[in-house]
Amino acid sequence: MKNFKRYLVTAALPYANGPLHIGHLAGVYIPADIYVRYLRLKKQDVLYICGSDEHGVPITLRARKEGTTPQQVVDQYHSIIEKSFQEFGISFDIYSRTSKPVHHQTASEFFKTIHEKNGFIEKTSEQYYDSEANQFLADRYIIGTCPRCANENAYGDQCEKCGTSLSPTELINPRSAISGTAPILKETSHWYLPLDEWEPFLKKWILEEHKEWKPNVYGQCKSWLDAGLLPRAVSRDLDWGVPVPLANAGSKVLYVWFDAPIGYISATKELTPDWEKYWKSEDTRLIHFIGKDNIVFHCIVFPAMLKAEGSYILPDNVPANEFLNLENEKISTSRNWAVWLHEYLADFPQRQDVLRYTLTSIAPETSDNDFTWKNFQEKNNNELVAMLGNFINRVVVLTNKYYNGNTPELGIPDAKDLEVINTLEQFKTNVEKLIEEFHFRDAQREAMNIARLGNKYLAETEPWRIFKENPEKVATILNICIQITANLSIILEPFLPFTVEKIRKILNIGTFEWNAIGSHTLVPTGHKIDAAPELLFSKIEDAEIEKQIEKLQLSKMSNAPIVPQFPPVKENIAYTDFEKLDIRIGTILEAQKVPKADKLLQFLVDSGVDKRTIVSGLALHYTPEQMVGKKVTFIANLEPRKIKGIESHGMILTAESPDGKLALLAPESEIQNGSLVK
Ligand code: B3M
Ligand code: ZN
Repeated sequence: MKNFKRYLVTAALPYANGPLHIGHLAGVYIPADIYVRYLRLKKQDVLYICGSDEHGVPITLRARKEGTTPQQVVDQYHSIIEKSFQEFGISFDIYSRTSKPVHHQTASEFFKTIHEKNGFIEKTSEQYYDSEANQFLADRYIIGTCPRCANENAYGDQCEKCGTSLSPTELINPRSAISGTAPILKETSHWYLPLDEWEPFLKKWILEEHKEWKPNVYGQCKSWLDAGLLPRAVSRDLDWGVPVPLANAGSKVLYVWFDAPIGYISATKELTPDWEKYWKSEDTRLIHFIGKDNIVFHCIVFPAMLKAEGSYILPDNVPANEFLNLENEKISTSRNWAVWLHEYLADFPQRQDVLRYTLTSIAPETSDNDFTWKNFQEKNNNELVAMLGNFINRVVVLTNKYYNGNTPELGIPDAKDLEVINTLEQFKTNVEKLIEEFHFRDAQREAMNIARLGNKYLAETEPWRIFKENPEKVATILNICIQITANLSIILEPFLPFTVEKIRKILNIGTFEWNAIGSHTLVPTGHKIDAAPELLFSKIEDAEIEKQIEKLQLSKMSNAPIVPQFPPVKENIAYTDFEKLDIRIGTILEAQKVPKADKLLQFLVDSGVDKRTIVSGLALHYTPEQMVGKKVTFIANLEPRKIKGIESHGMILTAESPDGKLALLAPESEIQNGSLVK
């Protein structure tokens, strides 16, 4: 590999439309954090960049659903997300957001540069349009049946069930996410990035020059490239996003996947005036950490954008992960099948590292993997408590007991002691290699092997048994154990940052750099350690795990039937308002369809006091024959209204459920026509 002078590490910008769950951490942010913390320990020049992705249809859709504005949605979630990252020790150098002016400006300039170089094609095409909402239906605004797997709720850009990327016109029976109606096709013009023109370059750059990329990433790129690339629209007819910076652009905005990756650049700009050194020098190693659904955008589209713009470097690697499942099922935000970070922390306060540790140990590096609460408990109890915590605790207790907390002298180590001392260096080399190859699971396992080694050494030498007859030997053993603990405080830092801080406190030491790993003279003889340290980890009981499993069962139950969305209760009215209504019981004497109106039926109703005509929108639910003879409840004093030329004297009452079911309101027992409803 080339010798790089500095690193620029980015982690996918999460959409600011919901809180974070364990899948986010395991797939993207923890791996990137391990990598960056390692580089910092190696004294490398590195920036770790992230921020909220605040544009795009998922955000406008949520705002519409919640009856609020997109800005309010992103403000709310940006701070929730940022807080979770901080709480879990994700050590970004900056966590920015794409609604900031610096981003709008950077993205606009990026677009303008490509435009000035004639790097876009402008094309008019027919796109789906909701004529009730007066809006083009970009991306997730259009829903329909997936042509691949028949999922009835596939989006215009992707089917979440089978993972296929789609274009809106591929959907079967398309419908609008806004009004639910069938869309019409309408002409609109957009700017396209001609990916086909970049295809030869991309083929050479990825398929020939980056054969070292992870097989899942390389494979996905290869299949895209083999299938042949097409021009991609980079603008949308939406009112939320970065406006297309051209005079003739009307109300169009940049497509979210055009502006979002530029967010990495804007955030760097915001962080340091030196940003160009990171983005425009071939000496920088740019690495994007992402999830597998983002591969095409980071490996194909964004690099083509960067090339088209012309002044930026390209990523050297894109170590994308697969997905994390939860208890054998796909994590789903809408079904609340997730472990949310803020909820985890409420239930397991101060236990960030237990989750970090478990998630790294099951990171979906090569294939989808599964988080189970049982496994989480086992990792904590059998590895963190029984191995790491137990080792360090024994070292501290024994040092305090025999030496009053002063680090004893190494003395003269025998062959066994020397063997232990000499293997320490090997861990550094191994972990280093694994981290540099993005094998974080194995790297963590190897780092923990130092604790395993320490435990084994203690178990074999049994200092508590030989203290009386051979105190010098015990001094040697404990000195070595203290050095092992100091080594752990370095090598575990990328994985368990909260724990190593505690270990440093226990040993009363500062920080070392990565290259100190392997040394057996980190803690000098006579150095005083903490007399009564807190335990590093504690057991997680079955009851705590059962509580979590029950919580998941609950979300499963509440998801079984779709929970209907009822409109909120209307404003209060005075009783006198209600009294104005004249509601009565009547019987349908005659019924017929209203010509040229699909939904309407015309009735003759015996109201007890008269026989009157009422027109009602019941034709989709009842045939005229079904209606004759039925008792109904109706409003008798509604102002007469002409409907399709027929004068209607009242209104028949029905109850309607959110999914469109309809029922007539009839008296519960026989009662005369004309009876009043109060
Ligand atoms: N917000 C998509 C996602 O969360 C997206 C990543 C942008 S990275 C530039 O899957
Ligand atoms: Zn599908």
